[in-house]
Amino acid sequence: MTHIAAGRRAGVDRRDFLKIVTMAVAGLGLPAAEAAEIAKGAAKGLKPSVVWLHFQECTGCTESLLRVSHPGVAELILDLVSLDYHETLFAAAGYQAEDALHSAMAANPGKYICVVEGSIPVNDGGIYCKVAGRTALDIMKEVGANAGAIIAIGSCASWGGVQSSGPNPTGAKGVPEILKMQGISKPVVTLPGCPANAYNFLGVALQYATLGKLPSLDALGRPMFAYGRLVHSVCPRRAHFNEGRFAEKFGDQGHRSGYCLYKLGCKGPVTHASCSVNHFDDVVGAWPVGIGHPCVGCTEKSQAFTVPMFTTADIPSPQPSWLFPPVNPNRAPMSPMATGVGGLVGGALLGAGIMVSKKITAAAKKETKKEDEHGS
Ligand code: FSX
Ligand code: SF4
Ligand code: F3S
Repeated sequence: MTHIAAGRRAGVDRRDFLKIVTMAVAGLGLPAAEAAEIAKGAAKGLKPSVVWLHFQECTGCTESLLRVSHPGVAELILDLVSLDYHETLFAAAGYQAEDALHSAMAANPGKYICVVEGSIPVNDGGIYCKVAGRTALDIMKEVGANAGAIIAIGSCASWGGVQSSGPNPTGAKGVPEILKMQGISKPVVTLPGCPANAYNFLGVALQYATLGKLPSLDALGRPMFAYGRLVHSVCPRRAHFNEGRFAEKFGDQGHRSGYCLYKLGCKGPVTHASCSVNHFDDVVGAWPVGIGHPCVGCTEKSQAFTVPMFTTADIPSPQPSWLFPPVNPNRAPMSPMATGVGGLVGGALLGAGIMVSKKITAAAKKETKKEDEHGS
């Protein structure tokens, strides 16, 4: 690690620097209790080395990170780490770039953060993705084996993303699967999203750079601070869902009125992500549902590039309407299950053309039966 003078970064004095870190921690959705600890760590001025690999992808994750407009946060993170290798951002090319990669690895063995953007193809010996004459498989093996921690940024690196959708001719896979194949056991954080939400990367980098530890992860390797809730749980259109007001077609009155997009195929009810809270690049409303497109489940391997974009999602865990501000306070409260199906039932009562998924109908029947039994 390279040491720099504490609190003297990018012309910011120590007090302001700590203030920005504290604000960033809160803004990124990291636990508030960690703010002071992170700020203390930041003041020490440790800069872990980061090498950033690009494989099969569109570079949208890097593009998205570069466009973060939250005051100072991107600069802060880029200042907290030493970005020693990044093909997109490098002015260097050819041997010079390769040299930078190998120097960073040699100077920080077992300590550097390896960020991977893009999937890795395994068919035909991995020939479908090569950098500097070497396959992505080969590079991953060498750089991954010597890293301190690995961050798979984007859906491509997390599980294969769009390249891995059937028939997956190149045999594209995500980093965790590749490392397993290669017998490399390293901590891996996955940050799915197509592209990944830059704030999620910033949060992990901030935590690792200052505290030297990775955040708590879910079973798919995703940080809980960012992927611990469903899009549907914190959606500005949720009140419409609860009240049975849906867009039926793109461009209809409901769509133009900002109604719920469930019937247009929104996968928010089965998708864990923070985009409904941290909009992309700090532009208010810049997230799929915010601009009128149903969520396609880009952070879920079981949804994006697997389930057709406009089919309706099952609702496995209906949540109670009391979590949300009432649209009509005079109305009687609903049970949790009734809330999950309430939108659709309400829509039906209003005579709307309904496309009810089989599971929801079944759930509704079960709930009605349960309520009848209860009442009798
Ligand atoms: Fe994949 Fe990143 Fe989608 Fe692109 O590069 S997650 S194709 S938006 O941006 O890896
Ligand atoms: Fe929001 Fe989609 Fe849920 Fe509707 S179905 S409330 S648009 S997440
Ligand atoms: Fe992705 Fe859905 Fe959010 S498509 S960006 S998880 S709204």
